[in-house]
Amino acid sequence: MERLQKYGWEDSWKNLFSPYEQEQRIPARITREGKNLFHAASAAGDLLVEISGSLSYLVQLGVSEYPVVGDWCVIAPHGTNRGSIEAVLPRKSVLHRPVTREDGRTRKQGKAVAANIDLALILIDIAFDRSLRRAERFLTLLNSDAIPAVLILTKAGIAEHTEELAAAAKERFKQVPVLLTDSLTAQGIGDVQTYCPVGNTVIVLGASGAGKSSLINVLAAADLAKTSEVRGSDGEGRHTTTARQLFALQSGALLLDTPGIRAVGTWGTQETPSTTFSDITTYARRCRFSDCTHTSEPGCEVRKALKEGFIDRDSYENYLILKEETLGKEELIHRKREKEKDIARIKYHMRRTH
Ligand SMILES: Nc1nc2c(ncn2[C@@H]2O[C@H](COP(=O)(O)OP(=O)(O)OP(=O)(O)O)[C@@H](O)[C@H]2O)c(=O)[nH]1
Ligand SMILES: [Mg+2]
Repeated sequence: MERLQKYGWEDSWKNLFSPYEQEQRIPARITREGKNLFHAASAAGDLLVEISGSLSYLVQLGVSEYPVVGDWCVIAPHGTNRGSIEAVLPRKSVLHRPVTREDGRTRKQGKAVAANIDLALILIDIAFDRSLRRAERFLTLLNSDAIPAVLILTKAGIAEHTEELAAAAKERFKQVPVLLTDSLTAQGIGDVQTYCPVGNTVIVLGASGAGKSSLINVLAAADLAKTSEVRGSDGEGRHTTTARQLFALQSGALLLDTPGIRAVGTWGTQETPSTTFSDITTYARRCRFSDCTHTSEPGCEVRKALKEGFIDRDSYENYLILKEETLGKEELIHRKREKEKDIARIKYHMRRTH
């Protein structure tokens, strides 16, 4: 297979690149981000590339964005295996960083972290983390970026009551495939492979120690990504993977390894935690009050459905937490606007009185 095709190059990219098809410009895909330098895969081999002055200028003007892993870029090569990124080709999809409450700032949208992703595998280490809340948060985030997901319950070989947990996950996330796997015994790995067809870019997400790099290695049948043991005491990972990296597997699939995410926040602008909670939102639409908080109001269909067992209690509680966080961010934006208005009023008053 031609080298670019191994990284997912196809006719649609060729068309997007055609305006740049002049001398000395080549296409390449970003495989790893460093501080200022990026690794990129080109037809000629791996390149170390940096952002050109003209791209920086376009970013400042707000007409382009800085590249991220997975982006197809226009490169001006120079020297041996070096080059500069002149442009980023339009993206098929973008995965954004969650806006967490802890960072204290509100952004309209989180920063882009990966581009041109076809599917996300969300890994939950069920030997240590039997709560499905983390999965719910990941799914909510991916949903806002319209990236399809598969939930993978890892370490099935050393976890207990795995079938029950898988059944509970299927029940809770009806629209998402749920797989039980073990990378050490290869249980369920064939099922994962069916979700990683030739030319597709699949990002692997999950907490540190969930087994992201191990899964990539077993899919690749090679030690591509470094792994290390979790802490025995609490199953916490050691943040072994430190940068996002795209691997082209022999099978033709592209797997993107990521560092473990500590906190999974939500979007800053969404009204409710969206369709991951589709059951809850369906009931919520029928509440007597349109701004029902589903906690104490009369005529609340959500609490009625909860009482009658149509909604899972844990999912309901998680929904309230995510809703509150989202509203918390909106409140911050609102307060900032009010403050700006106050400042404008004071300035106006000062101008009038001096
Ligand atoms: N028994 C068992 N152990 C696993 C499985 N997957 C991963 N492990 C072990 O869990 C530990 C952590 O795995 P990693 O693949 O490094 O985890 P990671 O998600 O890449 O972690 P970070 O890079 O820190 O984000 C290693 O000791 C693996 O051998 C599995 O399916 N079964
Ligand atoms: Mg890792």
